Amino acid sequence: MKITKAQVIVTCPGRNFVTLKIHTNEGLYGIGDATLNGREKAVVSYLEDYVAPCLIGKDPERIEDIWQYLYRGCYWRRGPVTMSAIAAVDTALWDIKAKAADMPLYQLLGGASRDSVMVYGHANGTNIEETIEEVGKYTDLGYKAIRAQTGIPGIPSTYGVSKDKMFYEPADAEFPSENVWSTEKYLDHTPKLFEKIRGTYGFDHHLLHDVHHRLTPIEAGRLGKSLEPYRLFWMEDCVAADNVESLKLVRQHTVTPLAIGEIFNSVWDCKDMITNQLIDYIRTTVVHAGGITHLKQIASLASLYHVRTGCHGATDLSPVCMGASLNFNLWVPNFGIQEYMRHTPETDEVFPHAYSFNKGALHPGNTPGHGVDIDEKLAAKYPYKRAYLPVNRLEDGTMCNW
Ligand code: CS2
Ligand code: MG
Repeated sequence: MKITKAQVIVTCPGRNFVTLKIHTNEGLYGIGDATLNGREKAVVSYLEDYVAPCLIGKDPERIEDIWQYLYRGCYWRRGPVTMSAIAAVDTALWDIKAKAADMPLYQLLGGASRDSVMVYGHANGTNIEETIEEVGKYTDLGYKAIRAQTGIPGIPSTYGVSKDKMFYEPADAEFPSENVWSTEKYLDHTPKLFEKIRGTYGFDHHLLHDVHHRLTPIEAGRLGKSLEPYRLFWMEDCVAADNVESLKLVRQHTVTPLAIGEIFNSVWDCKDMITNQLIDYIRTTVVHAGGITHLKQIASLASLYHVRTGCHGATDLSPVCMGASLNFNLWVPNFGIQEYMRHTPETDEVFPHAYSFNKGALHPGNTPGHGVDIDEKLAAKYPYKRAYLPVNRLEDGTMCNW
């Protein structure tokens, strides 16, 4: 088999998605997600200008070799743009291989290790009462795990709280919108949310929370400690993880489990955190961490240190990423949980998929490949629209992490 064409498709059915479609001389094709929220066109150029010409004529069955060729061969390794581009190629090649074998991808990876993949949904509200109500909606839908975020009195807008509850989309402006942040107000308010959720619904569901990189280690330690009575499944991105040593301080103060890694791109970003057992869940996923090939490597390393997977699954990761991730999750021995932010009906229509939701879990389906396709005619009806993620400032105007 030979690769004849590598085509990049950009579509915006409510939000931007970049998809790579690899064609072969045998009529089989595979697709991979290459979406990098707020920087989509950088990956488009990387793929069209540099990667696609090198793929023509290559044997698509040599997945590992092509991965190494793109990683080692470009000299400038790692980083979100490079690794999203490599991921897209890798995902498309696994799709082709599984189609050629007439198997769903999870079979090719080693078969199912579980019946389905537990997912968590996002309950959020502008105040605690609204979030409590939203948590109830998710329990009614059958979710076993729910992430809870709430607006904070005195702060006009914050991460994780959306106008459109089911389809949270933070990249919503042609120019970055500005949020305001107060750690003091956040630290006072957040434990009250979880106290009320547990008081209302008891302890039958897993609860999760995303701090979104905003605290210092000692503040994160304090938050984790104050949330211990409510037994969270995890506290996510409690500090910006550039400096791994920060997590030692957090660990000294709390046994609330920690999840990190949605913005990591390679096993090297994860290594010290995993081998020092500073986290409990690794958040890397297919599109931003080098595809199925590289995610397998990260998960294998994690398995040696009791770290489980918790793949990122926000709406800016396309259904193609979700399909690939679900096949991976059904197989991976040290599975933890999968994030599942639902896509809008427009997005689901552009990306017909075999995966389905039942009783708080997703199954990738049994279609050969990863089970997700793209309707190119429909995709063409939604042209690219520039959209930025917000930026964040302290109340005195100082820039801080969003
Ligand atoms: C996030 C995302 O889902 C999550 O846990 O942190 O919402 C993240 O903000 C977006 O993926 C950014 O593009
Ligand atoms: Mg997150």
